[in-house]
Amino acid sequence: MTQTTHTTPETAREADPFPVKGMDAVVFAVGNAKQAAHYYSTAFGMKLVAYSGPENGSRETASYVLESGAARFVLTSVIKASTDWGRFLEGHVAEHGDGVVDLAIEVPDARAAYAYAVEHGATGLEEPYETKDEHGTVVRAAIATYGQTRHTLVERAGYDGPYLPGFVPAQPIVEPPAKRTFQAIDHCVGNVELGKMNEWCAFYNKVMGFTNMKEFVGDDIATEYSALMSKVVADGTKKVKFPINEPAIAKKKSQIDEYLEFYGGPGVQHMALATNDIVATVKAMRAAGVEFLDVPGSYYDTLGEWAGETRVPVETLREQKILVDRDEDGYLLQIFTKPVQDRPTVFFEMIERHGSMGFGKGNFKALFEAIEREQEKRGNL
Ligand code: TYF
Ligand code: FE
Repeated sequence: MTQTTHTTPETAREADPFPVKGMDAVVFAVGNAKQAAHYYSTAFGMKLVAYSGPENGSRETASYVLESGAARFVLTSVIKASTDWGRFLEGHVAEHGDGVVDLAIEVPDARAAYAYAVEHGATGLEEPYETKDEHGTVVRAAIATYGQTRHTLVERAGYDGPYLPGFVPAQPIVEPPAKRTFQAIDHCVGNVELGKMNEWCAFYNKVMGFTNMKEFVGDDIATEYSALMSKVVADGTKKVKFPINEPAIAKKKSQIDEYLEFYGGPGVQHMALATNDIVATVKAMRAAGVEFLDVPGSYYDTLGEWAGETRVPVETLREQKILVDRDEDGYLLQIFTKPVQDRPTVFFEMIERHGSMGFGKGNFKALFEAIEREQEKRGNL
C-alpha cells in the first residue's frame, strides 16, 4: 500500500481536536430587547437583520439579531415564560441584570464538537439537535461554562437564512452608518471567582483544546495596581479568544469583586470589538452618547517614549482618550466604554490591531486607575 498525504477526518481531528470557524453570536438576555436593539443600532452602528417574536410564532420570547461586519449580537427578552428556557432567561435577567447568556461558537461539525467536549468533562446542556426551514438545516448543541453562561456550538453549513430557523428577516431600525462602526468580535472576557481562573483555563484546554496565549497578568501586576489576575485561552487559529479574569487581593477592592457582587456571580465582563479606524469609531459612538473611560492627560505626555509612532497622531489619541500598547509583534489601539447598563457589570472595548496579538498589558496601570475612579464614584472602592 502506498502512503497518501490526504487529510482524513482522523488526522484532521488529531491536528485540531476541536476545530472552530469563529464566534457565531453573542446572545444577551435583557429586560427590554426592543429598546436594547435600538441602542445597539444607534450607538454601536449595528444593523437589525432578523427577528423572532409573537408576530412569527414565538410567543415566549422576542429576539433581535443585529450585525456589524462579521459580528452578530442577539438580544432576547421574555414576553411570557412558558418553558424552562423562558423561565431560565427570566431568572437570568432578575439575578444578573442585562447580561450575556451565550457565547455561541460556529463549528464545522456540532455533533463532533459536542461529543469531544462532553468526553473531556464539559457539562452538556443540550444534546445535538437539528432545526430546518426553506433556507437549510442548522445543527446545534450546548455546553455549560462559568456561571450561568453557555456555549452553543452552531453548525450552519450552507444555511442561508438571516439567522436561524424561526427567525424572519427584519429591516434596520435606523439607517446604518455609511461606514461600519466595527467589523468583528475580537475577544470575549469572563470574570470568575477568586482562585478559579486556572480551573477555567484548564476547562478550555481540555474541553475545547484551546491553548494559553502568552499574555497574562500575574501576581506582580495584580498586587501593584490591577487587583486582578488574567489569562487568555484561544483556539488554534486565534479566531476565538477568551481571557479569564479573577479578583486578586490588592490595596483596593478589585473591580472583579465589584462585578461579581453586582452580577451575582461569574459571567461575561467585556466584549472587544475590532475596528480598522478607531478614531472614527470613537467619534461616532461619542456622538451617539456612548461614555468611555477617562484617561488622564499625563498618559499622553510620555506616550511617544515607549509606544513609538502609530497611525494616529498623539494629539488625536489624547483628544479621544484612546490607549496604545506595543509589543514585539506590533501595536494596538484600544478604548473601553463605561458599563452599558446601570449595574457596574458588562462593558465593551473597541480595538484596532496593527500586528500585536496582545490585550493591552502596558495600559493596565492607566486603565485600572481609570476604572477605580469610576468605582469610587459608585461608592464601591
Ligand atoms: O481583555 C483584556 O484582557 C484587556 C484588559 O477589567 C482588561 O481588555 C482586563 C480586565 C479588565 C479590563 C481590561
Ligand atoms: Fe479586552
